[in-house]
Amino acid sequence: MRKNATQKSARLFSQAKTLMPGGVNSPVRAFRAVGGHPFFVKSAQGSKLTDVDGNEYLDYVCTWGPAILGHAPRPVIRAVRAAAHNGLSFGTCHELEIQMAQTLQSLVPSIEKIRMVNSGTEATMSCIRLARGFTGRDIIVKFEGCYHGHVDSLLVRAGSGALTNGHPDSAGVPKALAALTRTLPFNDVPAVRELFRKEKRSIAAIILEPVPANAGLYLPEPGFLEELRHLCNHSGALLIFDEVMTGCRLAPGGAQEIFGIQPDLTALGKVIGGGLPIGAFGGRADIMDCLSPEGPVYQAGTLSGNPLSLAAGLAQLQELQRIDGWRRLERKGRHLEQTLRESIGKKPICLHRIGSMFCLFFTPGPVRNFSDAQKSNPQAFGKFFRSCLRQGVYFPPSQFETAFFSTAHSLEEFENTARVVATAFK
Ligand code: KE4
Repeated sequence: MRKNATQKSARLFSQAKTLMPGGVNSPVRAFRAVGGHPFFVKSAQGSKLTDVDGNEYLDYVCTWGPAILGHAPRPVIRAVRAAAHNGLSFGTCHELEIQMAQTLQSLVPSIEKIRMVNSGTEATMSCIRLARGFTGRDIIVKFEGCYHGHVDSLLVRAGSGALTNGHPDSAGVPKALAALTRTLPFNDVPAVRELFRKEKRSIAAIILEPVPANAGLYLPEPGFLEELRHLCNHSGALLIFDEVMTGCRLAPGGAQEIFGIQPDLTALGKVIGGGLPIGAFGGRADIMDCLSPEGPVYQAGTLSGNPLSLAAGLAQLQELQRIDGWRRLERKGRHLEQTLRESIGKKPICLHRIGSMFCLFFTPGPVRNFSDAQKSNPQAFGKFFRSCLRQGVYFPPSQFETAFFSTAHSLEEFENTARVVATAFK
């Protein structure tokens, strides 16, 4: 149980709301979907967060993905400390950029060339501009419920916080721009085929989360990703995998390694920065060489390739490789899934897991796309979330997010989670 009340967090949140919209720097953190107020973190270590009132939480948010080794892993802290002594930002070339590019090329073979940026949003935004510049076409195809960051062209039927807060189509996006985005149901091969039959000469790219994780978590059905690859091959459109969440998490090479489909461009983020600001996009050299200064598509960034972010990301990726972190996460994941299924029993809950990502939909399921996910009961999820939080287990504060665990989470913590989850269903 939470040992203490959360007065200090409550006081800080009241103060935060006078300073920042909704008191937060990113909407989902405001707990609007689950009620109550967010706790303010004082420190994070391994699988745990500690709030300013001294309460400890087992963390299944893992800062939305980056903390794959748990919080403040020693190799990453050491690397950041060492890098900081050499300077915080150079604004010119340095060797860590080459090391990171080589590392990501070796982990993700579809990446022949890469460019570093500072967020997943920047990565996906750059991918679609590059696709439009390379193909000379304007139409972008995305899937309902997929979230690719707050990119104007992609905040159309989007997931994550946009969905959580009930605005999958954001205000402020010009209708003329949104009209260049086509949204389709995920896993719906006939719908994609029909769109390409009608508009294939105008389509610059398809962008998708190969494993959608921003409307809860669901999986591509056999043949779906293959069909997207086929349609792009026969139309000149590019296939863009948004692996900001799945990249270097589901496997060294992300979802594209697991499903064996090679996209033309990949967006990365989160894990590759070790917890520091980061994003990256890369793929076929002939496409990437359209980027300035080589080509006509402009893209830039003051802190792109920042030495501390790269030092943190390289240390995290090297440690994952050293301990074979992906195999450990899969072993832990099978154990967690089994214990959670025992807790769920026959309750109308649909549990999805892949690797170290999982989601409990408060609907009997099946959940194969955005509209299925929307059949979940957000009130029931909110009650479940609050009950778990009172017992010191912190899930993502929205039905339309995905939970993560790290190599720092123990099997004993999973057993305790299953007990907490069982009581939370009552
Ligand atoms: P950022 O700009 O937040 O670094 O990345 C955007 C992004 C792009 N693509 C995918 C697949 C993503 O999941 C994200 C961001 N994920 C959310 C969590 N669902 C970040 C949490 C938040 O917005 O506060």
